[in-house]
Amino acid sequence: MKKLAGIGILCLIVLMTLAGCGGGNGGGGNEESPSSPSSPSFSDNFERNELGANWTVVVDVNPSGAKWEIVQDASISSKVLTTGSWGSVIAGDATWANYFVSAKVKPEISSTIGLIACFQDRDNYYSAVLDGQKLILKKKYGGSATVLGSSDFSYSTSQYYQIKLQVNGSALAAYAGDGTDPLITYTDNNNPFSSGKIGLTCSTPSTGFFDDVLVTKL
Ligand SMILES: [Ca+2]
Repeated sequence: MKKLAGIGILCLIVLMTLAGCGGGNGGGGNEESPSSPSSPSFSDNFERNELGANWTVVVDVNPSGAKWEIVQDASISSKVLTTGSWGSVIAGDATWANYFVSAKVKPEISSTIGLIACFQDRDNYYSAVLDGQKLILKKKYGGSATVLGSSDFSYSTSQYYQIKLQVNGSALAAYAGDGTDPLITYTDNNNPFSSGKIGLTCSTPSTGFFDDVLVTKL
């Protein structure tokens, strides 16, 4: 009898322990760490043959004309991304905020060529582009483009220029060339885009070349 009672008590202890542990494990197992926005971090030097799944081509007017290809630029011994028509390629995460995007850009003929930040969709984003010997900061909102600022910037079609677009809350800054100071600053107090993906853009009918895309959190 003593032996049976001992086994009974032992079973009870084991059952209670299992129940306690089970409850604890259940609670812990169901607990998932809260999802946090991914930190803006991205780079691409295009040293491959295909653009790949990280980039999405976005076009406004002529979808069949969108053509983005990785080609060898012998003049700088590097593979670069080129476009033969109007369009943009988009990468990154919609939750990215407070970052800058930069790239080397070579305009061809009379391109409007540059960078996109805080991309929501093809009708809503910021851009910094080279156009007509100027650096221009634009906002596309609801499909309508507005110039937020511009600065003279002399460039040729035979070399690459460093372009940078920075978004820090509602504060925007656009850079071109080797200088460390922004050529354009602007505070967007009118429905600012505080986060969004990055992109590269080029107007029709010209061609542009891009290399060494970099995104860094501020
Ligand atoms: Ca490259």
